Amino acid sequence: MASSPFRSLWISDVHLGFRECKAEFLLEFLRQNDCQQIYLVGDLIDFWSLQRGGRWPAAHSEVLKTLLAKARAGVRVVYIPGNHDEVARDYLDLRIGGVEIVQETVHITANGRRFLVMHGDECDNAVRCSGPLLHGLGDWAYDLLLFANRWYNRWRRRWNHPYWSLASFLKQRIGQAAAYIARFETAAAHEAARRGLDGVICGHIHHAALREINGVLYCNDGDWVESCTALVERTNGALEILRWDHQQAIVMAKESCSAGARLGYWLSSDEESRPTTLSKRRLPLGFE
Ligand SMILES: [Mn+2]
Repeated sequence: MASSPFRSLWISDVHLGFRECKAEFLLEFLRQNDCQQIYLVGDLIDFWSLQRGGRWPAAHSEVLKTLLAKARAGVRVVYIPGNHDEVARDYLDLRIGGVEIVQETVHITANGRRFLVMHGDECDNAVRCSGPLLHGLGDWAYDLLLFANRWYNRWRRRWNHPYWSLASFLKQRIGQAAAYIARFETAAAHEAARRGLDGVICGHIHHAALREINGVLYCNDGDWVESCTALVERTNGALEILRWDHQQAIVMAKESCSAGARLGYWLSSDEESRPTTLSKRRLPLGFE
């Protein structure tokens, strides 16, 4: 473990119990990436889906077992329940199986920066006024998107192509979503600024991001339903977003190594890694 390049790791929106959860990819990711601490930033288990029947294949249990095994092996595991697993909020400030359960926390990086870590549904009030996007339309459109994503990737697998998120790709083309995403990101960043912190780390909207907003660093670790992304802290305190692309992690976005320095972003395609800026990308539709 001492050789691991990662100090901390954040994953959220795994949605165990939901048919679209990419538990196998997450298992690969967890087995191949050691760290000193893991933050589970909400929606680990999708109780909403389980109430509707849900789905619980062996891999979903395996994810929980793997996390508990890591806690037993000395990794600090912090669980911050989200809105889909808010029943776990009844157990706040307890330690179960070596896992700390908290509503939110402040993470201090190796280079001394302080980040608010929360699921993100706390910001819903600031975003709700964006209209009916997430009411009615959101539910069935998202289900349809994930359905198409599943069949498309089944076809890709048959032809030996790696997993590729059609859902994320299509969401980037739905312009309506930009206002929703931007409002959420601004609200989350504002909360960090209000508390005098250097940044915020959250999940909830299933859209990984790492960028400066109004003087604080906004980090979203994405999800394991469509994009298979995680936020990691290297041992020098630098933060990066990794996308798990079957057997390997691809750096999706990273900040420059010097603390408090201006941020540089790198986005990678399957073939190459090239510098660009996030502002050139259309923002995808965000769902909770
Ligand atoms: Mn959520």
